[in-house]
Amino acid sequence: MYWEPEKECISREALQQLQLERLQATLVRVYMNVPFYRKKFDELGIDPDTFRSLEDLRKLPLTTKDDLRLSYPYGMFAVPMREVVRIQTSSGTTGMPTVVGYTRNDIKTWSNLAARILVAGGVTQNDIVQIAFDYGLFSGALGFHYGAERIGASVIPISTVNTRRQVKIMQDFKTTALMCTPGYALSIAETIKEMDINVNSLSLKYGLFGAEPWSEAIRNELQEKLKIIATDNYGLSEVMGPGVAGECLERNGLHINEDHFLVEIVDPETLTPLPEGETGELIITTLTKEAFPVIRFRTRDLTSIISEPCKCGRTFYRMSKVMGRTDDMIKIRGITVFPSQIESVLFEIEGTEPHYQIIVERKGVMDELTVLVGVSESIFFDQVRKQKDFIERIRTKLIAELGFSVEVKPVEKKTLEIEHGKFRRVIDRRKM
Ligand code: DLL
Repeated sequence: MYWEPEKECISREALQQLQLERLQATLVRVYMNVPFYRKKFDELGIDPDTFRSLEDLRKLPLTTKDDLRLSYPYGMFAVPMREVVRIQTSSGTTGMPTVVGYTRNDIKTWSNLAARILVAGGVTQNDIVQIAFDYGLFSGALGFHYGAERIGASVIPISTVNTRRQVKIMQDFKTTALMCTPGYALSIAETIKEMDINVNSLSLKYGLFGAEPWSEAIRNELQEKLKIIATDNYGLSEVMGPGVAGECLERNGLHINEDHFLVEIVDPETLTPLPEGETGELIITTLTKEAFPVIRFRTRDLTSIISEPCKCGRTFYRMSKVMGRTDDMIKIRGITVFPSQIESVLFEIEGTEPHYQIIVERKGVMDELTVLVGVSESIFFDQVRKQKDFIERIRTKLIAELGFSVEVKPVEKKTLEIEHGKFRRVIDRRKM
């Protein structure tokens, strides 16, 4: 039931002592090895050697994704490249992703933490684990892969192939645990039905999902359709990948691996710390990372901390399901899209003013993205053919930029929804 009971059920007092020691070591390491942190600490007069209490954390500077981008690709690494054994990136379609590195020790830690969340989600060495996350620079697949091997489960590293083949392998190889994005799991469930396979004839027991927001309604649907226990798993490449937090079988919040990650919740506007239970932006400080430590990283994810004890016996605090982000980043079909990417395409096309709105909807099991483009009246009322060409041009460019199919609809500028005098960029109609 536990992977490392002595850690997962540690007393709060012992945990805080461990966190403080590890934080002190991390601060010294980043000060010595990462110019970005040294400069910031010097500016704020922070001497890592005099850091005495976890409360002092609040005096440390916040780190943003932009800070990481500015040091692309390796500027934030705290070890020489000869010690880096793996490179992954944060997800994102184009533009500059965040490049993260791992030492041999980091990979060991990562595997161990992934093993913890897998065990918490029901997986044992007797399981046959199908990993249907995308293998590659995305941290999802390899994170789960190493964790599953660490436990001694039998791993099927299938990645994201054609869904029918996915189902066929699941059937023939007698998969007992499935790992993928919840969106992809819905497609798999749909395909099982299309292929006229009786789900009871499959061996599936557990589904460990994550990497994008999903609601309790979708959990229920997946549990029902796939006859599994479905748990939620959270992580991000900048911090490690999957293994940061994961649900136990109680399915009531995600246990944070607090002996490796120090979390805070702040008001995203004022950046002041919020008390337990209140929803705000999650801030994470890594406590053991060697190659890519981050100090007070702004995740942009909105959640709250649950401190009440969990029935499972783990003492780590839980975070509530992440249901949104402070910026307008959209995760669709596992791909990250920023409104700014769409905006830049529109800018490039002559005649378009960057007035647009992105509608995300779930049609059947697929997420669809429609871009409403506000065009000036002259184009709107001009010949139909000209308008069609214009829309098609935008659509082609958007598909090239985003890497998946989108719909484009022209609307009169003034019909775009306005909120507090602003254009509302994203309307996410997926049932959450
Ligand atoms: O998505 C790591 C991961 C892979 C986690 C597989 C769990 C399972 P990135 O590609 O860097 O890393 O994307 C991180 O995805 O900041 C959240 O906005 C979102 N996200 C990740 N897990 C969840 C989740 C991986 N369970 C970004 N619920 C994060 C909601 C999630 N959003």
